[in-house]
Amino acid sequence: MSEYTSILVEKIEQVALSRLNRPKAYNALNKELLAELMGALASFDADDSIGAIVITGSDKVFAAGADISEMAGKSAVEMCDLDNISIFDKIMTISKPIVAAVSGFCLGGGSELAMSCDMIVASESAVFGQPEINLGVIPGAGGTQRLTRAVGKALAMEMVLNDRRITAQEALQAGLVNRVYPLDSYFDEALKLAGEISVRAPLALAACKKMVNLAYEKSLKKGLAEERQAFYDLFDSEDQDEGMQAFLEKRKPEWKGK
Ligand code: DAK
Repeated sequence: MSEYTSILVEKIEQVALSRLNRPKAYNALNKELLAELMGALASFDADDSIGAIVITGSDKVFAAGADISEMAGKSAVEMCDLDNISIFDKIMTISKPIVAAVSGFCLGGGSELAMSCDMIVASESAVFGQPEINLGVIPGAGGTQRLTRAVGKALAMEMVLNDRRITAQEALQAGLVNRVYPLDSYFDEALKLAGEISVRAPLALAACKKMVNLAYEKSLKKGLAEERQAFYDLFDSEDQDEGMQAFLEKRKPEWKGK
């Protein structure tokens, strides 16, 4: 796990932690960092001893966006060739639950990264924003789409058109984050939340995550049909037998992920 230079990784019981670690550049997301992060997430996803993932930065900055020095001077074709977005999109292929533990600046691509996670636990000092308008561009990795779905049109418009930055409390009220804690406890609380999730039935967790995300993609009718199929499919799993038997025998289930 020491092959990374722009992130730090660690395993804490059944939770894998990935910490963005370019402090001098405020964790700006360059190609190397994104590739390392997505590679680490893929390896966590393939590891049966890991049940959930936490992505974090430092107390001061989660990430101040994509790396402007990497993008400056590029043409449209060169930006496509840089291919950061296809690296970024790999996060959508991760089946395990991902919690973002966010503190300080969470801007541009940083906010888009946090929104690509399944839940966000924030410190009171977290600030969310999409300042791309100041650079003459627009958000390109979900900052107009996921943000609008999360906070609604009114606030999203202010954020993308006029660089309105919102505090953690505002983000909580708007539905962008799950929980807000003081600076000295947000990270432990994020780990605790991920820890609780990490020991739950793996196949059902993956199906839950997939189905909730599907609610953004499909009509209600199609979503309900897929949900029902996924529900039936789990009746072919050992974990469904175990979960229901354990309930009837008044004992704790032992999940196998099968
Ligand atoms: N990129 C590169 N370096 C950055 C950076 C960034 N986004 N943000 C900060 N830094 C660097 C600064 O250059 C500075 O480096 P030195 O000068 O010390 O070498 C260091 O981090 C500290 O920054 P400041 O001196 O500015 O610190 P302050 O506390 O005064 O201000 C700040 C902190 C976060 C408010 C400020 O640094 C800031 O405004 N940063 C830029 C925020 C921003 O505009 N973010 C949006 C970036 S655009 C894509 C899809 C999406 C995207 C890209 C591609 N595809 C479709 C391929 C996403 C785009 C973006 O995110």
